[in-house]
Amino acid sequence: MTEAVMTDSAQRAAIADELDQHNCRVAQPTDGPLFTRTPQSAMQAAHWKARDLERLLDKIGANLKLEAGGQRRTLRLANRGLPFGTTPTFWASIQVILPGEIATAHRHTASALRFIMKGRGADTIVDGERYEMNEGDLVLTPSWTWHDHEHKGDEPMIWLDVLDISLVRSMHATFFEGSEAPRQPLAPLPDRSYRMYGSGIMKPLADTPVPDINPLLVYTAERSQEALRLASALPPDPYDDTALEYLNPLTGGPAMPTIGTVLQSLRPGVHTKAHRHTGSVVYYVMRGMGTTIVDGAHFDWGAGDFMAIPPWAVHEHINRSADTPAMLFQVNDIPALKKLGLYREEPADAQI
Ligand code: GTQ
Ligand code: FE2
Repeated sequence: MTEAVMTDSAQRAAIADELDQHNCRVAQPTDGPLFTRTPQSAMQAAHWKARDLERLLDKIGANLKLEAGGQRRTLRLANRGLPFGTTPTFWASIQVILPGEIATAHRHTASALRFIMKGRGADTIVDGERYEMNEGDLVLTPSWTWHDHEHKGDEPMIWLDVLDISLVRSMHATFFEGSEAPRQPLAPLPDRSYRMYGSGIMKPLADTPVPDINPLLVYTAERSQEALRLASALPPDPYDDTALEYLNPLTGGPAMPTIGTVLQSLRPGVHTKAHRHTGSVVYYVMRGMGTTIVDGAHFDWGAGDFMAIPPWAVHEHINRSADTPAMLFQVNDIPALKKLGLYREEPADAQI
């Protein structure tokens, strides 16, 4: 690649101050390039081990209070390469809620989702609809929906939270509202959206207009894992083996407009092909053990681990067990990239 040359640096420097007085500038030789040939992400590939996370979660459970005003007790998965967020567009955090606690009601323009990691007996209310949350369930809080959580069980409960905060911030579109009441008033019928659309294959006859946000708020472990089990007999994907995306049942598009959610299984002994794509990914290992290679770094993972893959990093997966499938929940920002026309992918061995 040829470097841009500047033979007029002295002239550029000479007019810089005058331009600056009028809120203008020209490119200076000290500026970084406007473009790079391919994405150069500051985000670093990362691996969080279950053993460390469990210890840290116990620690924040014992030491941090959960106070009114819409606060949450979360362990945020940080990225050393970024000033904010797990990836350039979203934060992945692990939320701890103890028996008897209430995480009080609020709403925000950032879209959020929860994937239940451990425990049972907590419920969340989303725009008045109450949902019980159990291990392996995916629960959505689409943009600007009210939500609060209460734990009625007797063991601490933890779940993964993902919010597209960095994306919403970059667009300067953050709104937040807290509620006076800790919990929302309940609609007469619990699980309404799940009763209407939760089968994924049918919907009520009434011809309701397609709403701006996904009308289905919960995807139970039972139905999503059954779908994955059925799909595992299909020809595998070369890069992801068996992977199913959670859908908005009315549009057929992704469950959230900006955040992609995928349930994935890797057959025993499988070694996928390597590829890269725009968009960042966070993996949560539900079960199994394997290795993910990201730009040459080997992450040996087991149940409860998290991994983060930066945009355009070459990655491949290996299931290191000879007899047990691995199951992973994946979150990415690919729906946002696709909507903006910025999604690209290629095999690692592509000639570019
Ligand atoms: O549970 O509403 O991890 O508002 C970060 C912000 C969780 C939540 C987070 C939130 C929530
Ligand atoms: Fe929230």
